[in-house]
Amino acid sequence: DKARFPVPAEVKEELIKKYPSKVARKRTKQIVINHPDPESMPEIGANVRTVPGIITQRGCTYAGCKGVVLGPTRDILNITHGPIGCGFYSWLTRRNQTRPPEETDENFMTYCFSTDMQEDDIVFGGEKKLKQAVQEAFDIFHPKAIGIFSTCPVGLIGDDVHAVAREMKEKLGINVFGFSCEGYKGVSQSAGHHIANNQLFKHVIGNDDTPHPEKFKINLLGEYNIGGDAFVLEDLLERCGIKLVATFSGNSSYDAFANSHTADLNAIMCHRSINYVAEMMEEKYGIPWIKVNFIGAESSAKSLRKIAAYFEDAELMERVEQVIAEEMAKVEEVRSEIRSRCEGKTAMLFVGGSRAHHYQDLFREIGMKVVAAGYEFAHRDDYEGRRVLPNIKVDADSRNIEQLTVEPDPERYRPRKTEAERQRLKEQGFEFSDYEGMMSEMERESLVIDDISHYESEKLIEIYKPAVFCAGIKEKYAVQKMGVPCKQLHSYDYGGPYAGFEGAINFYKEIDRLVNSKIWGYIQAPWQKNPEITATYAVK
Ligand code: CFN
Ligand code: HCA
Repeated sequence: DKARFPVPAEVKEELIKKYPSKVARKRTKQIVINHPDPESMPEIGANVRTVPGIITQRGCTYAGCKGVVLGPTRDILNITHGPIGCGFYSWLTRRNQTRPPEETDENFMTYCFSTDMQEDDIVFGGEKKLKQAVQEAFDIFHPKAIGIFSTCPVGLIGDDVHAVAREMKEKLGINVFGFSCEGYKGVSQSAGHHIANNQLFKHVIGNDDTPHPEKFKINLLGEYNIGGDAFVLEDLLERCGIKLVATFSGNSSYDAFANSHTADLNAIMCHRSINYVAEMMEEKYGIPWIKVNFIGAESSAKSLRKIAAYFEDAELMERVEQVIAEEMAKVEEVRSEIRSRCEGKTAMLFVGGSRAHHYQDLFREIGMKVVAAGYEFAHRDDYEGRRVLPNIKVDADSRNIEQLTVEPDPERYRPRKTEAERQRLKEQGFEFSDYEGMMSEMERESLVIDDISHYESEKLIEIYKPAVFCAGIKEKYAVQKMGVPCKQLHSYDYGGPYAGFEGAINFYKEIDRLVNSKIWGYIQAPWQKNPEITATYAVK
């Protein structure tokens, strides 16, 4: 069977051969055959505009700002300024969960607030209606903060959401801020992350200086509590004796954001969506950032050790080792059995801007092989694991989004480590600000495809017949109709949590159930298997 395993160069050829030559030229840069070592790693085209007419998996800037970054915060009242559909679509479909500490604490996530723009507002302007909406929300809910999110028509007609925000902030005496996150900006939801990060930094982070007495204080950046992932991590960190000041933005609150600059370290899960906050906090307050990955048991252990290593405290390291040992024993029990059933099977992952990379660890742990993977909207950094400066010629994100200039805050800048301490840690192999990407961890000759099209996915599935294809809701049923199970790595298909050790166990079980089910063999209906039956009816 090995001899018949597809040749990557031929597969690539097959994927682009039906495209018009101009489109093929574009797509060929975004489809690469992997070489994991930095010297021979190919450059990949990423964060570029999707060719119109191609069916992409991508979402919009509004989704990245309102849905992704701000969506999981329970007590900022988020108003969508625009058509009702934009508000409805971004209303909890992402399965970000929240758990207010007290029953009386505010939680607006169960509501969907929108100005429900109509034709009249498009013709005569929607600012009046927006002011009314902010006033009404204030009168009913008395929130601490209100966020206003722009959809496509807002930019087209020129409503000034920031002027409305300023006016209402003054009038109501609460924090009101707007986001110019019109859906059409940039090339994907990635632009929305950047806009969200900028505004959080300008309007919220640093508003509350209350210090915490704990010894080891961190923020978790880029963890959104999908399917309860953040709950697992909160528990893990607590057992290790690490104080979590704020999570951006799973199970989060306005006050935690406002106070997050009091932490000692920023640990980043999803670098793609929140790196801007990390960079700006380092610049202004002197907080360093490191990358962590709590997807996969091995990665979780590694990440806990990395956080402990930063603090250089023997007691903390010992506690972390104890927690890892307890958890690994539970993981091992399940993993070895499942591995025996999944070993050698193949997987493909085409998801977002970080999960297509992070989830590969889970598959590796049960012996499965990733033959192809790619992001929807990540940048070259996230693939190649090296800092790549934005290319303003092709990079629509950087043309549309303001780069904030951030200066050290003389009153509050506190370098968390001296230069000598940083140097010593580095010499021990500790990595600050590393860009660790997908390609160095994938096998040689595996396929890496950016912004994969629906057509290319179908071709890949036909050629490889993978045991599982990981994607989102738009792909799921098209894939399953081809007889291949599709695991959603966005919403987890009602499952999860998948983070941490507990999450790894859940994921192994889920994949075992999917790839070893006989049902996929029954996907052809009887009349497809026996076309003569149709023929008999046809002549009658
Ligand atoms: S939760 Fe995150 S982990 S934030 Fe980002 S890049 Fe999306 S919503 Mo869908 S699941 Fe996905 Fe990532 Fe970061 Fe989620 S892989 S596409 S914008 N994403
Ligand atoms: C988004 C959100 C999304 C969509 C998921 C999917 C999510 O991009 O607007 O396509 O299944 O995770 O909810 O990425």
